[in-house]
Formats: sequence, structure tokens, C-alpha cells
Amino acid sequence: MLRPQDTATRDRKRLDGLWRFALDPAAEGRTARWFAGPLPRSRDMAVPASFNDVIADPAVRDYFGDLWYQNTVRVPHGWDGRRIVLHFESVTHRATVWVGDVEVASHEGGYTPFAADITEHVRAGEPIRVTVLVNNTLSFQTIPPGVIEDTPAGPRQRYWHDFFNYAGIHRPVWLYQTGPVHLTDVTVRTDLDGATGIVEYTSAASGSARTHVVLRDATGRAVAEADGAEGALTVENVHRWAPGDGYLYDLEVQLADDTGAVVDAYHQSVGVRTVKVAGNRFLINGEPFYFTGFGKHEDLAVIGKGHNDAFMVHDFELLGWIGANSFRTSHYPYSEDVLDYADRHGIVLIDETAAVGLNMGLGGGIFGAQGYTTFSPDTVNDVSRAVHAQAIRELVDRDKNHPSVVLWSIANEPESDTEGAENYFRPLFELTRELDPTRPVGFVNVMLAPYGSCRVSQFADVLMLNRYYGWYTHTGDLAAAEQAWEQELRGWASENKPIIITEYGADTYPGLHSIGNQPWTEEYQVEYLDMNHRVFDRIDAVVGEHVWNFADFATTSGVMRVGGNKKGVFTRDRQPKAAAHALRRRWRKDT
Ligand code: GCB
Repeated sequence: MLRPQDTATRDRKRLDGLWRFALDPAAEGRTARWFAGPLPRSRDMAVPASFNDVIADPAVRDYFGDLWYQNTVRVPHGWDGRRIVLHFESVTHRATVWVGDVEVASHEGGYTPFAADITEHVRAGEPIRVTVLVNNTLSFQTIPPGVIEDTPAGPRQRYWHDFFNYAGIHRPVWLYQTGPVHLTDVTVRTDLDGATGIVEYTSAASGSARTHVVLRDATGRAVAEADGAEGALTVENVHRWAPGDGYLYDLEVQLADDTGAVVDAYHQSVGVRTVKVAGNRFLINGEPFYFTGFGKHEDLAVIGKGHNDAFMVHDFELLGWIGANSFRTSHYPYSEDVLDYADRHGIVLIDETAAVGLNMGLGGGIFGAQGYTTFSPDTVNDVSRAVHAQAIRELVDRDKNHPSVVLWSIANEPESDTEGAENYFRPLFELTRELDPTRPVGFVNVMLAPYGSCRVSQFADVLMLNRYYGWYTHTGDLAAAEQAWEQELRGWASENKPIIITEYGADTYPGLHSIGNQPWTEEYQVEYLDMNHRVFDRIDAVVGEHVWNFADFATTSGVMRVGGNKKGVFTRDRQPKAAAHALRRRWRKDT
């Protein structure tokens, strides 16, 4: 799906701002046709934002079920005769959309875009009522999974992931126009032959038209051109996209009618680079790459998972300050603005689906919901896998052209030591490779499936390990942790695959100090990270270290969490803990 753009032939209008908003605890709105008029009992809600923390009411914060958004917007008067599309970058976790009284779209999955051609239902220059029914419940057949339990106090939403179940319209909403004959897809794949860059492209259009492409460098100079819906362009003395050097070419794809008039134009940025796994090395442009950085979250005070440009830029500034060259979009696809920014600034991404918490073994202590079998006909089953497969398709479709994305992570910490897990994951790895043969594929392994017992890592090109030696085990005893960790890691290293430590971290209450290395203090976080780094530096197969987490973040309440998950190296409002300075000394060669 092409992201809306302003081009020579296309215009877009952003529908962000204040929308009307109403909860629907009795799930009556659909039958009562709330979309057919002004939403009853509505209040204001900001878009984009999670609704949960905007309103000062715990019942709203923890609400699960149906909820409604509505806005009245005017279709630009100049769009007469054009094809008009309504596009949502993400609505969490599912949505049904009406324009006026007509249902125009339905989408499952909270982190990927969807759109509806609404040409027939609107007129240029006139207002339209856009109503969105959002539902934020999680079940065994959703990604991520959850369950609604009947308790003596009433139904409760449980889930097995350690971040707050923020929901709502999280990213921009657009109206845009194209001509009736328009591009529907563009795919680019790049390669290098010495100093020559190769850009293979494929485009798809809604009708018959002639396709012409022009590749321009960053100064706007045309460096290659071709005719045809697909082909390969070569660029002599190519400026490669590389970590720290987000050099982008611009591929303009044009459709022309019989008279030669351009009827559609779309711009696809292109970073020319290669990614490959060779033995235990991770190669970008043929050079071994070592990942430094974090697992992050889309998580902010008040707006929750709502996208915010100022915080996005600030987070990337902090990544630069600390010397991080990469991060993982834990635990779901991030805003496309983040992906674009990473492309432009040469930040490397591990791109993850929202398949987090496919592991009922993680119930104990943190998440509450216990006593379930992960893979079974009544829990995570074939239907769940089909939903997971669709989430992978939508992720690859959305992010396939981003040079920053070097590795797909198809799940975080699923159960992976059982036959059920092996059967569940085999086809999902095959699917991902089929969708994108150019990038390595992996998943993130959990401590409950240590070296020797994991049955899913056999499918992965890269081993991604989350380990908390010195935190969840050997708590406070870093010497014992160091031994145990090294022993396990040496086992994994014998598999001759690159290993990225995708999580290691210690909860740290900012301002808490001790001489005696007490867990939760700033000193302990520094010592804990140092211990991990000693282990990594002794093992050649380790090609990356992503600290958990970039910043403190909101999660479900529980005795293991003090005001959220405090493993951030920065606080939730982005102030550095002592560990941030320590990491900066390790990661920035120039300090
Ligand atoms: C993990 C999870 C992450 C949690 C983290 C923790 O293994 O992948 O989502 O937040 O541990 O802090 O426990």
C-alpha cells in the first residue's frame, strides 16, 4: 500500500486534530447506527493519540471494548473528478469505518495502515462525516494475544506483554486524491557490483498506462531512467546507504496516458545497500556490522502510543548523542515517520511484528494471566497463525522499501521449546522469506528456551536473544550472572550464526543510589551493563547489543513494576540515568 504523498498529480489533506469520541461499553453503537448521525454523549479526543491517558478517569484508561471516533471534514473543492481515498496509518487494534452512512473499510491489527476508496460516497467541496468504530480487545486470535477473563469483579482484559495496552487512532489520518489510473504499488530492491549500484524496481498500476522512472541523486540530478513497469537501473559510482550515512536517491515513477500526459507520479526514496549473513557475521554492504542501541517503545506521557514529531526527532537526537547506530521496533511496527527518519539518518532497524506474548509461560508474576497452554486448539491456534501471517504480510508490504530495515523479527519471546511452537513457526518463516528474499529473518528468543532447548531458532538466520542474567536470575550477584551468561552464550555461539543480544537490562529508579550495588539503583544498572559487555566482548559471534530499554515506559501494574517498567537508560521524559553516560562512553568512539 502506497503511503499518501503530495506529488505533481496527487494531493493529500491531513485529518488530525480534535475528533468526537465516545465509549460504547454495551456495544450498542453499531445496531443503534451511531455512524448515521452525531455520536451520542461524545467528548473531544485528540488524533493522533492513545485515548487512555488523555481523559482523567481510570475507568477510561483501563477501558476495553468498542469505542467511537467521529469527525466532519470537507473534501477539497479542487478534487472534482478525482479518485478520493481515506487512509489510516494505524488504528489499534481494529477498526471499522463509515463515511456518512456507508461502511467503507474494516481492518484487523493495530500497527499497519489501511485505506478505502470513497470516491462514490463523497463530492468535492462538500463535508463528509467520518466515523470510526475502534475495538481494543485482545483474544487468543489476535496479534498480540490476550484473553478476557470473567472474574468476581467483572470481566478483565489480560495479556502477556509488558507494555500498557494503549489504543486509539495512533497515527495520521489522510484524505488524498489521485487520478482514476494510478500507481498501486512500488517495490525496490538494491544490489552492489563494486562501485556500481543496481536498483531493481517493480510497479503496479490500476489501469493500462505507460510507466517511466527517473532516479535522481540527492542534488536532484537524474542518474538513471527507464521505461516499463519493472526493470533495473544502474548507478555508476553509487553513493551507498550505510549506517551513519543515510544517503537516499529518489525514484520517481510516472504513469502516462496515450498522449504522453503524466497521469500519476509517485516518489520512492531508495537507499542502495546490501544486507547479508555470512557465517556468524552480519554484513551491510559486505562489511561486518555491530549493532549498538536499544529496544524502544512508542510510549509517551499523555499521548501514549500517539505519534509525535518533536519526540521522534528528540529520540533520534538522543540516539546520536549516546552513539547508538540501531534499534528494534519492539514490539510492533512503528510509525512510518520513524522508518523514514531512520532511512534519512542512517539508523539501522530490526523491524518487528506485533506478535509479542505468544507465551503463556510468561504469566507468572508480571502479567497475571496464568494456567493456559500456549499452542492449542482453544488458545493460539490456526486462526491465530493466519492473523499472524497477515500481520507479517502487512509489515513487509509497508516496510519493504526502507533501507534502514535490515532484519525482520517475526515475534518477540514466543514459546519456542515445544513441538507446537515448531509447527506454528515453520510456515511463518517460509512466508516471510517468500515475501522478502533480500533480508534475513529471525525471532526473539526468551530465557525460558535457553541454548539447547529452543526448537524455533533453527529457522532463523540471526539469533536474537533476550537475557536478564543479573536481573531476573542471579539478582544482585553479578559475578554468578557473568559465569552463567557466558556459559549459555558460548552454547549459542557454537551454532555459527550471528547473535544479537536484543534485550538485557535492569530496572532502575532514577535518583536511587548505593555503594553496595543494590538492584534498582543507578549504580547497579551501570555495573549490570558492564558485566554484560564483558561477556559480549569475549564472544566473537555477538554482533550486536540492544539494551532494554531506551526509556522507561508504561505497563500493566504489578509488584514487579514501580510506576511502569523502569529499565530505561533514559527516564520516560528522556532524562539520562547514569547508565546513559556509561553507554555513551562505550559506544561513542569520539568521547
Ligand atoms: C522481556 C520482554 C520485554 C519486557 C522485558 C522486561 O523479555 O521482551 O517486553 O519489557 O523483558 O523488562 O521484563
